[in-house]
Amino acid sequence: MQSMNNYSNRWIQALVGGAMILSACNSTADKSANQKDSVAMCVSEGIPSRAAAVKKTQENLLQGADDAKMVFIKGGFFQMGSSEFADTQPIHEVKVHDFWMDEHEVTNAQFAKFVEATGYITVAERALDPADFPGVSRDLLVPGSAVFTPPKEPVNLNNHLQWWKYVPGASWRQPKGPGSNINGKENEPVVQVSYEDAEAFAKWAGKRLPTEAEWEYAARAGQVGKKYYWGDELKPQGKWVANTYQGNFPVSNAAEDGFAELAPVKSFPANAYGLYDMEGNVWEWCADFYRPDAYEHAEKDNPKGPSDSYDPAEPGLVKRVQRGGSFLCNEQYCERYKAGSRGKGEVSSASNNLGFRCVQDQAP
Ligand SMILES: [Ca+2]
Ligand SMILES: [Ca+2]
Repeated sequence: MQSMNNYSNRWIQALVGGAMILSACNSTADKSANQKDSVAMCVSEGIPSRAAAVKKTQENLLQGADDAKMVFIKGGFFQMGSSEFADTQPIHEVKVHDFWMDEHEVTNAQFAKFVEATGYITVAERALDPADFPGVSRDLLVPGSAVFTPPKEPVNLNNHLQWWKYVPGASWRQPKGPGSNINGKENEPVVQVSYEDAEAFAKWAGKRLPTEAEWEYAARAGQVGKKYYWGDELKPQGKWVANTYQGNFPVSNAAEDGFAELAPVKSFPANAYGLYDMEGNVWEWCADFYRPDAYEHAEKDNPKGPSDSYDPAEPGLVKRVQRGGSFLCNEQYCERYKAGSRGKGEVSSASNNLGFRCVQDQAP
């Protein structure tokens, strides 16, 4: 098992010119390189009738310390993967067991409740240990995180450091750094959370992070072979159905879908399973270690992913899978909101387009 305390790839590295990859938005230009490697909680007034309680179990329920509404996902078989990306092949049959899933991404209000109850301090808010950053000047070792900072002029899309900046003081409380805040944004997804932060929240809520097989099964919601999770058309009936990026990335965000950055959860239609924002809005952490060759060796029955991580682009770093893309994804730059696509992120890194949702094995 690789160390979870690997801070070597945080954005601080970028400050000193080190190359790094934070999230999984791979540009078209990067493709060739990639191909080389690869309830019943009684929420009603009083006790519900037996029939009502059973019905509720079939639909969705409030569960866990975070009071998130969860949807029951009946297990089954599905074709996991995509022929569009090197790390999503081979497409293979997978069986997923029954589970429950948050109907939406974890919100600022939910995360605030967790922090209030536990006093938890996120990775982005913690002091940086010089031992984790050999060769980096101590005055640069200040808590912070990555913030999308669009350049003024069009740029070559092969270097993401042109639009990602390490911003001292950026955290879930002030996602874009000092001066920003989450006031009035209670229903927006929490961002600037690392894998460790997401896992701590899940544990507190009595839940866990989804496996990527569970995530993809839930996102496909019974559809087979579709280009996007919602279907084959980018804009069904002329409407944007997820919070992605329109315009000339990264310099001019047309926000045709109504949102230049984060959208409150449930701003777009749910999928057939009643899940919102499975594609777009924020990337979502999954439990699996990332490896580009994971599907070549995948188990078929409720797979939990490989036993270690390996990313040829940054060997030695511990990465976990992220799914669904974000408000920064479009066909021009990051296509990884398409059905079956995979993302990846170093476990101590966070950004203002990265969040999560939780799952649970059984109704309590
Ligand atoms: Ca948008
Ligand atoms: Ca999402």
